[in-house]
Amino acid sequence: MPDQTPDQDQQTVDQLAINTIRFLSVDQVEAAQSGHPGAPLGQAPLAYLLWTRFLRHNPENPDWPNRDRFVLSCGHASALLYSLLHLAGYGLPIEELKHFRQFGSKTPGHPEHELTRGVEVTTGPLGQGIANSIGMAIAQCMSAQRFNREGFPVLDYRIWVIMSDGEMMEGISHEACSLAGHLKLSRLKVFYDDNKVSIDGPTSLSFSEDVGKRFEAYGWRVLRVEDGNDLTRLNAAMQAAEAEDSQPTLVIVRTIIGYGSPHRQGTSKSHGEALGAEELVATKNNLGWPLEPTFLVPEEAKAPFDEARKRGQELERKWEELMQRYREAHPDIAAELDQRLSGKLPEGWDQAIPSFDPKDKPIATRAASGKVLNAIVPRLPQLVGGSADLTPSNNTAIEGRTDFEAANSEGLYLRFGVREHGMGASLNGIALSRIWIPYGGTFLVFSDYMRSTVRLAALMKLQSIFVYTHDSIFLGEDGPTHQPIGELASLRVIPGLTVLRPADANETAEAWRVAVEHRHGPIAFALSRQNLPILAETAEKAREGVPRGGYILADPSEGEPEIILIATGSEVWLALEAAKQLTGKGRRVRVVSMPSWELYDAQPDDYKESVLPDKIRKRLAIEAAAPMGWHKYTGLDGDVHGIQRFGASAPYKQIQKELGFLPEDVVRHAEEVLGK
Ligand SMILES: Cc1ncc(C[n+]2csc(CCOP(=O)(O)OP(=O)(O)O)c2C)c(N)n1
Repeated sequence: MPDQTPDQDQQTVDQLAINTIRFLSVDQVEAAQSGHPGAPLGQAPLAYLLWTRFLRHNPENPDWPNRDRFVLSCGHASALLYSLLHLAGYGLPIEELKHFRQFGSKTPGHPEHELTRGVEVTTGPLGQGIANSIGMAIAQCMSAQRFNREGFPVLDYRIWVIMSDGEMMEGISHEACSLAGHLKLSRLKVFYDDNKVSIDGPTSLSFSEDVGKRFEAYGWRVLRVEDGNDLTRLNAAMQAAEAEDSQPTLVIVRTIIGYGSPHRQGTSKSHGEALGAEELVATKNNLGWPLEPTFLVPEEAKAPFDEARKRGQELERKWEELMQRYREAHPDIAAELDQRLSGKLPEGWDQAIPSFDPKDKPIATRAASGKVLNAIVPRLPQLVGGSADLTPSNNTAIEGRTDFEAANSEGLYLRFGVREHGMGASLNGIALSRIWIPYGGTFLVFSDYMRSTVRLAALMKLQSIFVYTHDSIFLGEDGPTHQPIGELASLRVIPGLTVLRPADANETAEAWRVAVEHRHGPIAFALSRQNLPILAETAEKAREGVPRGGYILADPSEGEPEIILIATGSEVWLALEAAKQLTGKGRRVRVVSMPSWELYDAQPDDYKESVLPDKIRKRLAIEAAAPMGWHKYTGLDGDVHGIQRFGASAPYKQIQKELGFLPEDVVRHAEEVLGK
């Protein structure tokens, strides 16, 4: 964009278009009698300018791989985004705006990725969007490094973000923006809607730091626009942000929440409720807007969006030409890019998945996971990840890969630092690229620190792989602060998240196969710190059994089982040991390994009936964690061998003894069930 002083006509069209965005937004909120008018009223000029002059997108094709990404991080301002999508030509009809926040509409309370064309990411929990953007920028950088060639900048996009005060307060923005500065993610262009108001009132009630200094300290370039209605200044800041190529940019834009509303602007009253009939009239009068019809889009206001759309089409057309030439000049790498964009995995990606010999010595599933990961990555280079500063514990490193750093964008190992929440959101941002499959490690107990991101990965159906190790009290000496109890149950309640707790090395290998092939939804691994025997039974059966979530590992040599032991992870060998002892006492025992409830629940009824037959009612589930939820498999005649307390700091063998996880404890419990 050349620097220019807008002429009078243009100003009129600009103002008209900006007010169109404003009143389309407040009319939505008014129709729903619910929503947030304040932020759209204040942000409209900034959003307008960005969408019509800077954002390189083609509303005709929201999936164009080289489009700029727009993230409305403050998702509560969703009405603004819907107005923009409507005006820009994303095919969001005005009727949808009239059904804002209604059941089944494409205009839900907060923007939802894949529900509404053009919504890049689901936002609403404050701070998530900006943190996702860090992952999006990492993905852009890695993609550019891998796929761009001299004269062929095929993945060359920027990530533009609007974020709000509340997000500046949220811890996750501190984590993620600190990382972005460190990594010098220069494609990240963030506008901070500095309206100094949140729900409780002025932000001065609880927030007084100098945000600009904070971001400068992170290593960001910080620009300021003192008046969010000043298009000339906004334009200049956007130009500067667009051109910045050595660090991320934060533009602090001073806006007025609820701008134009005579009695509410500048106050929290305009934040989160409809203006109300009277104030809406006053606001429309104040900004010279007709009272009727509502949802008005004046013809002249369409022009800038139409121009932007044409520009976008042209941009994509040129890109297609570039891609044609790229395919000729660099057929191999172009084929890889096409393959990734197609969503298909490379042929034979899984050929190198290792199998483990039961004669080999016991190995922790976290260590097995590391071996599997290292084996599959050469054929699956899109698998990228790291750890929140627990690399040696999580076994997430890949031999031969270097670190992704500001000075080394070729690196494919991500050092997230001690930032679990930021890591989770970054993984989601990387997954959104659909070019990379991200994984990230930490201890299972700290899944609590990143729960919101796991939940959003599930809501967005993203292929984020969460590698949680140290999955039980048997991590030992670190003690109860580090020993998960309720975490497995709390992950299993997240709809759409697949939790996998493999029993040994072979189940771990199959768990990775499941994770990579599971393209639409996140995976959480729960992996052991302690060594576990490589089971003869899984060596044979895990390949078919793990994808089914639960399968029979052992059965009585004769006759029907009278009791079923169901176990996961490190408790599977325990169940097998207990079964041996019970068999020795003349009992007929089945052992079921159930690495994943979600996969098991998705099996057809006849399969489930074959594993847990209705008529065998004596059942004992064994898992070193909170028993909550297991009763759906054990029923009223069964029981759960779990833990209803916090753990203890001690060598893990002693913990097994003290907390009742020796084979004889399970035998005793099984006998109780049998005697019921
Ligand atoms: C993690 C999280 N906590 C709380 C909320 C509820 N909430 C929505 S908006 C908001 C205040 C936002 O103030 P600000 O970010 O300044 O937005 P503005 O008032 O400018 O619209 C809060 C607390 C939320 N959406 N997410």
